Amino acid sequence: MNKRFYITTAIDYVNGQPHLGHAYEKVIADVIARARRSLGQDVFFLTGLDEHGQKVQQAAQAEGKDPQAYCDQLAQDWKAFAGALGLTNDDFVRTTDARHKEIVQASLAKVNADGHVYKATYTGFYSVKEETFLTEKDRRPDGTFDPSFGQVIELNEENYFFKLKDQQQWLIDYIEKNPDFIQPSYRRNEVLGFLKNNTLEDLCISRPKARLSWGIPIPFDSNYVTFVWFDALVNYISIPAAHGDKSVTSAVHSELRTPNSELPLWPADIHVIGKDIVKFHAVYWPIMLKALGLPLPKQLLVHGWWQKDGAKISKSTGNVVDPVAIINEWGVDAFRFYVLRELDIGPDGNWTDAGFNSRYSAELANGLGNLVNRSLSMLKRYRNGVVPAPSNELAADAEKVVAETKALLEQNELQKALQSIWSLVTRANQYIDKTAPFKLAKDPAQAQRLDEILYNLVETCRILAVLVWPFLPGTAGKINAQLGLPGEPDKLSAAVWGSLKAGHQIGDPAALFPRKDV
Ligand code: ME8
Repeated sequence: MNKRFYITTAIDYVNGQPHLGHAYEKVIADVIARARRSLGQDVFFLTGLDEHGQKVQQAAQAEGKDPQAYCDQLAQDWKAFAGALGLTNDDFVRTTDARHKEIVQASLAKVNADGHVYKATYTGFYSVKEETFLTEKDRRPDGTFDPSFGQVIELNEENYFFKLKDQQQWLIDYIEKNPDFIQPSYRRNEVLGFLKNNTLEDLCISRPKARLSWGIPIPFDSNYVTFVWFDALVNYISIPAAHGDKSVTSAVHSELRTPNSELPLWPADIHVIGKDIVKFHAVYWPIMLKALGLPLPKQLLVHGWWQKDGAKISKSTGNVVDPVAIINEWGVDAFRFYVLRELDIGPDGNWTDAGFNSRYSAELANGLGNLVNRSLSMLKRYRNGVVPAPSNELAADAEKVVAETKALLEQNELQKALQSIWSLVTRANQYIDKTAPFKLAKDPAQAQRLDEILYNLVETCRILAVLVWPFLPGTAGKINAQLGLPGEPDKLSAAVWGSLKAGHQIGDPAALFPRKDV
């Protein structure tokens, strides 16, 4: 069986409700997954939840709940959220799943047996919030630790360490030889800079049960649980293992229950992650994989962070964007459109309600919505909804945009793809204004010219439905249905000019993006 295109997101800490940043990342991954399917590839898209560790344990405690019960309850909201975003994920991992825990333990046993792990006493400072040990380098000139570390405590405890020393050079070489491994390139340069200017400290991969009980037990020492990141990163291979990916099960020497399928998935084609967790994915994860004898993922696609009104998104200050409220008010396609059209994958972005409203009205309602509505309504009014003979006036413009969009989707250039698609929306709207079919309709001598214009418009609408499908699946489906076409416009190969046949009867036009008075 051919390996599927395997795309993942970061798995979110389930210590509250999902916010804009979580939603953005999942939408990026979904659009790439849909785009690849539209291009004809077999895709496996994985997302899910990171349920262990101190943050989740503390959040559960704060509500007086048992952590598993707390996670079970919140996981329902997060799964519903994935549905509300229109995600087409093929599986949803929870790190408390037995299938995941098995592979984490098998991975730990393997790296331990192969001599990558040792036990030692650690004495020093520890950030509870970041669940990380701090070094002298983390101190500020005045000797204090940055407030971002939260409460810092002094610790003296025995733990298990995963060897990172001596792993630096091959990783530097790998990143240098594989320019696509970390994208955008400025993130790659940051990782290279870090690796070249620092000596890697071995990674503490255990926490004593006495201090933190909410984790996966270390298979070779029941007094310890697994450090949350060693647990979380493994989700990218535990789910392939659960689907019968033999490369993973044999690497970790796991004797798993027989899975119901045999899907070769690893290595991942893309891990979509945020800028704050690059080090875990670009340094620790590759070294873990090498120790397990598994190939590295093909790409880390690193997105930036959203702010709102120029300030950090924060529950405590109330500076938040509630994606569910936006979706309920404006529709999921409007949300998906805004975040991807506004922000390229890489830099940080700024959400403003005014910016959202203005893109909604200019690009969705007046742009795409108006084009489809005018085109279909005129065809209905002037030709009873029957498609006239093909005409090629807009064919070259459409073909250029289709080719451009295809190339951009293959490069995960989602913002540029939307710009290209909207150049066709603008072109077609200008075509209506210039050719003025509503005037020609009054003159029977212009019947043939009117036929030509109507064909060009309706065929452009059909092609636009195919192009926007990965981004705006609901809208694309509506356009298709209004065109009287069966199924979903989910294959880019259908974006060929002239496919709409003369005599085809379209359905009823209806507004795609109702105007809002704001
Ligand atoms: O880091 N804008 O979970 P998490 C954009 N469990 N993206 C944002 C954001 C913002 N304002 N805030 C957060 C974790 N994110 C770990 C991941 S993966 C094996 C384990 C992104 O819930 C963040 O960058 O804190 C990350 O990619 C994702 O949301 C989950 O963050």
